[in-house]
Amino acid sequence: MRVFFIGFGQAGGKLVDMFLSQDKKTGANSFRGIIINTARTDLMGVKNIPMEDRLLIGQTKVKGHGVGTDNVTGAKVAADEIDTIINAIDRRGTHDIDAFVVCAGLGGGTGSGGAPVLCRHLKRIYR
Ligand SMILES: Nc1nc2c(ncn2[C@@H]2O[C@H](COP(=O)(O)OP(=O)(O)OP(=O)(O)O)[C@@H](O)[C@H]2O)c(=O)[nH]1
Ligand SMILES: [Mg+2]
Repeated sequence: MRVFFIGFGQAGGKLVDMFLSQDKKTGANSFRGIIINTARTDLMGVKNIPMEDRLLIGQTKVKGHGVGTDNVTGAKVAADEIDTIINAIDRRGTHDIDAFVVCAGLGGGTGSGGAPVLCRHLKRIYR
């Protein structure tokens, strides 16, 4: 199965970074994915994701500092910038994939608020 990984928030980004690292180790080179966060430093903290596959959202609201576990704000930011998120996914290519895997730690705000918003839109757009 060809999978497109989406890491939302810090824990989600770390998980996707880990999947990519495994993919490199096995030499499979089948990885595709992006990571999304409202915190600039967390986006910079991962090791394996190319810079162009890291998306910072919510800059006007939280200025790159994260949503401080407030998942209502996390959901709002994701909804406000859903077109930017969907475009970033499209740009990476989705025509040949079988599934999306959305990763998020539920204890924070960016991932726990944003991931359900994103999933709802993915369900609407893709069969
Ligand atoms: N075990 C473990 N848990 C982590 C790690 N990174 C984050 N978490 C947990 O994941 C949950 C979500 O936290 P974050 O991923 O930082 O939250 P976020 O989605 O970035 O949202 P905000 O930080 O509120 O903007 C929390 O319960 C964290 O403690 C990690 O490396 N290991
Ligand atoms: Mg965070």
